[in-house]
Amino acid sequence: MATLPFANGERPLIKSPGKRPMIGLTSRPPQLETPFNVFNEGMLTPNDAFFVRYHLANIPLEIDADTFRIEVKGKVDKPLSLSIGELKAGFESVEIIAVNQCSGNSRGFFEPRVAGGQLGNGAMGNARWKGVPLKAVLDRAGVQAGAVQVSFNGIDGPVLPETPDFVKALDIDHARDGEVMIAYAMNGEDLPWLNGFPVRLVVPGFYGTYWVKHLNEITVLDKTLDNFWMKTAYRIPANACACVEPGKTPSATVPINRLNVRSFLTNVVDGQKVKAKADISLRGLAFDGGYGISEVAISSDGGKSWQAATLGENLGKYSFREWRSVVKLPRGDHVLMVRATNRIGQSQPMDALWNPAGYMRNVVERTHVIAT
Ligand SMILES: Nc1nc2c(c(=O)[nH]1)N[C@H]1C(S)=C(S)[C@@H](COP(=O)(O)O)O[C@H]1N2
Ligand SMILES: [Mo]
Repeated sequence: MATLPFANGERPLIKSPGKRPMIGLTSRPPQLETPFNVFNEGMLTPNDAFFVRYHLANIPLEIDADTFRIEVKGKVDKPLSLSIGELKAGFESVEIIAVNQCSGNSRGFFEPRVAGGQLGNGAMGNARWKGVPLKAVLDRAGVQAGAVQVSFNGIDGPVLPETPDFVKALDIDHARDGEVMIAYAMNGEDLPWLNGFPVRLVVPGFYGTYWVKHLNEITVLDKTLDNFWMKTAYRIPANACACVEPGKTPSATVPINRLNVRSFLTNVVDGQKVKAKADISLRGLAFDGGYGISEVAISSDGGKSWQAATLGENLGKYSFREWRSVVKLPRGDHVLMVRATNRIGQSQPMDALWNPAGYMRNVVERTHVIAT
């Protein structure tokens, strides 16, 4: 068992194929969280510990990578049906390190509580993705004038016909930005089964909901996709904070999009005993939606004063960025805070923002320690 630090936070540890024991949220479909200590192992999240999120219970149990085809259709001059071999051989490959984070990561901490998977902080991960730019594939198919969006579907589907299939869409310019990728490898290996084998969409800087797994259908549309997953679910208040007063309903919403700024302390756990009046090494990670982290600061006095942390190697603007710092604490109870800022000055709120779906939590994290 694992216990997440909020009400009803007891979770089973589940061993799935290709994964080490993970924090189980549901088993049908599989929803697995990364145990938080994994994030202290390094800036790339190992494939066997990467979180898993599915909406529909009918997930593929067997995929033949040799017969698998990706269809490219809709408003294109030349529809394509690509095998994985053709994708790998027929296009130049690219690599990018990018964070995949579920919109509802950390939802379990929302107060007042909101409906939805009560997740801790483990529905995120950072990996080196390898694949083919979506742009190259769309160019090969020849996008027609009047294209507005591109939709993405995977081979998983609903169990009941009345449940809407999981299909997501990106605006045409975004789909053709050269960074959105059809990925077939993760951290130097085939994609793990539960993370989308044999190919998934990678949308650097955007929430995981767009990162469609087992991707087999790409459709160029001449209008905005208005299915359940775009029009009703995965929407945020249409204002700068993506927030409303707790309990209120937003008057207007937009599809969730770019990751906001977050940072975590990874080598000290809440409630840990530390040595008083001695150097305590702190380490953690920070990330944002692709502007890049420019500063991480630490406070041990309730936010009155902040000291800059040292940033680690820059693995790219979409990656986790390591930070390190050292603090000395007098005897007693203390709260360590970590706050990151990105290159366009966006940072993290001291008080948690709220929205009805429990998305985009990015409050300054607090870790209690006892110095003895
Ligand atoms: N085919 C398919 N792709 C999907 C989903 C899904 O339900 N089916 N869920 C999305 C959501 S909401 C998230 S957060 C990410 C999670 O990616 P992961 O399971 O590889 O961690 O997958 C996305 N891609
Ligand atoms: Mo998600």
